Amino acid sequence: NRQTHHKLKKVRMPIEPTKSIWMNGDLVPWDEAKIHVLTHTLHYGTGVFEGIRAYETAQGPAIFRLKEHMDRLINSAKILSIPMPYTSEQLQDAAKAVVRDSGLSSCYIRPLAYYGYGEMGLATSNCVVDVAIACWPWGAYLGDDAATKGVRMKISSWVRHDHNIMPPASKTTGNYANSTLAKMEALNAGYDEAVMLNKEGLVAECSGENIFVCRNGKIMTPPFVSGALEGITQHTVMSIVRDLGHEVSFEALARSDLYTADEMFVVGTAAEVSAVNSVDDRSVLCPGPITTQVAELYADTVRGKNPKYAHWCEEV
Ligand code: PPE
Repeated sequence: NRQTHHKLKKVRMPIEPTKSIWMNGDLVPWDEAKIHVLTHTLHYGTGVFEGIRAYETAQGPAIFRLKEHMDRLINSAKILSIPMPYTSEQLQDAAKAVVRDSGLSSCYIRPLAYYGYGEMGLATSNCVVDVAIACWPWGAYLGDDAATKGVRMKISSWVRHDHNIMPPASKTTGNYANSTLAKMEALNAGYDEAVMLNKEGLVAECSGENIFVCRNGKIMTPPFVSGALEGITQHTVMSIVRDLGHEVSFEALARSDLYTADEMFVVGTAAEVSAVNSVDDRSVLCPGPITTQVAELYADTVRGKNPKYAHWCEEV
């Protein structure tokens, strides 16, 4: 009799079980991939994770920018001083093994490194580090409505965590409590996603995406110092935006830049390139011409159809 606690049943991101999950070096059957309830990270949010996608390409399933994601996982752990027991290369091989074993042609991949069972208390010096990598089929991250009509954004009343509170550069599990506060506030108010401002009041990012604003012929995205994650999709999109002949730059943005934007889109591994429909009920052109171009080229690039970046698609 497990219960969901909320009336917002329209937002559903179910997990579809696949064959196995990689845990500390072994492929464990899905239903046996369990942890103890006294696992350290479950209590203190001291883990680090990644979100990666594999896509169907002409050569078979391929993981997009696998190396960059695993390198970022290693850096996330380094920021938290978590001694990572595997190298980036070992983690890349493990991710490929999980995807191969699943038999899926496309999927979402979730690596997670966490302090395991055996110690309690805030000191982590004697904690064991466990690593798991799962994959499953995952659809439109911002909902089917958002995919067709564009995302309705709300500026969050929750402030984005800061470099000296919880470093945004690390994909730390505990950081996402801040994202969940913002996401649920936005959903409860009838919006699809939250834009988060930093403690100076500048635009940082969304609860699970980086943001791009097109205004007066310029395409801009907040810099990492504003509190944005160093997004891999953001990097991919900046590359393809330049290839399309547009200029793009990191700029500090105020909320009024969003209200007066010509067009806007949010990007992330899960969300891919999603058009923004409005911010705090101020509508923006949706989908705008640049958004459409970028979304199409991104969709091709992740599927190995952009020769310049075919090397970003890592066959499993
Ligand atoms: N900012 C945040 C806060 C973030 O969580 C993500 C990824 C991004 C930016 C974009 O990063 P990148 O994937 O490298 O382009 N969010 C993950 C979803 C989080 C979730 O579990 O939900 C993702 O897209 O996988």
